[in-house]
Amino acid sequence: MQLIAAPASPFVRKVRMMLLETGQMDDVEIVNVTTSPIAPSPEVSTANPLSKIPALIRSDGPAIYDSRVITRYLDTRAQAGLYPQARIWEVLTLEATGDAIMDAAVLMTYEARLRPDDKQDRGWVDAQWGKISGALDALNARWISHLSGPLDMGQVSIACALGYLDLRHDAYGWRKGRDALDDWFAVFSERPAFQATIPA
Ligand SMILES: N[C@@H](CCC(=O)N[C@@H](CS)C(=O)NCC(=O)O)C(=O)O
Repeated sequence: MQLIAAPASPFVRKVRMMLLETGQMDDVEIVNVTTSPIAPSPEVSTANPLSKIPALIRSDGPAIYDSRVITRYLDTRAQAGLYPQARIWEVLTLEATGDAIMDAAVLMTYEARLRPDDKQDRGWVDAQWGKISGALDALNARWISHLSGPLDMGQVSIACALGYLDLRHDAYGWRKGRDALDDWFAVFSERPAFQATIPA
């Protein structure tokens, strides 16, 4: 299989962590591309009509895309149990929350990098941060107990989202007033699979 990827993508990081945590990394060749909404890479567009990474090219079926679909596929393939049935709705909600933080944070990055200075919309960027901030508050106050216990894809998604905030939006200081989430992330970050996927 081939994973169409880019080192800094938090969505790709979810998949790479899943591959490492479940012993499937040797089954996948990582194909790094440079892509963006205004200059999509041909490799990405061929594998995913939406021109987004990650996409997983399989030998026994069509390419699949969207990180949540790929991680679910890999979990089933390895019978890994990162989507435990007993906690499935909490795990899926946490994964969706991590993915939504990433969506908003990636859009903020694109706004700053791809739009000309005189066309950048401060109010729109602030609104994206508002979504992230609300999600972080909810994780810190209401969801923190669901982040403990055996590894699951909810935890992986939240950690990849926080790692991306550190990478691209450190200036917002997401840790301030969110001690429980900060403490959880400090411990989770020590996982070898998280360390091994830090963007170069
Ligand atoms: N929902 C998708 C989001 C993937 C995504 O937004 N990837 C970004 C890179 S971090 C991308 O490929 N953006 C290109 C674009 O939006 O055209 C997933 O979970 O895989």
